[in-house]
Amino acid sequence: MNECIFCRIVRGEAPARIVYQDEAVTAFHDLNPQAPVHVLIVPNRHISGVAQVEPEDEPMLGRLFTVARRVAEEMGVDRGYRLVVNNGRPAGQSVFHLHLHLLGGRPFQWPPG
Ligand code: DGP
Repeated sequence: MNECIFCRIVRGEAPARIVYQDEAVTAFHDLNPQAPVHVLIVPNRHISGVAQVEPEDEPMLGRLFTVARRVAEEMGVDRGYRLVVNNGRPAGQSVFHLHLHLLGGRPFQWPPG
């Protein structure tokens, strides 16, 4: 998936403000932040979305959450933050490389829009 923007960010071929990277996942600031803290946590390997995850992806899926916890603590929003995964265009997914949105630093409403 050479043309995928998140694959290019993971490989260091496109600019991004990376806050964490290991062998499985990469976390970087969203280009269009919806909260004072808005970080995207993505698998390094291309997976289009939740609809494409397989049982063998479970370790990586767990890593997305442990990295979310770590980034939330490092950014000082661990008192309360929201994790969002948009899956499919009707749900608001616009980049078809699985990603966890970590949003923090402001109050959030429920239900979401
Ligand atoms: P979603 O709509 O759930 O697919 O979220 C995609 C997010 O990705 C959206 O909040 C904007 C962000 N985004 C899109 N292109 C780029 C990019 O090139 N760099 C960064 N850092 N974020 C991007």
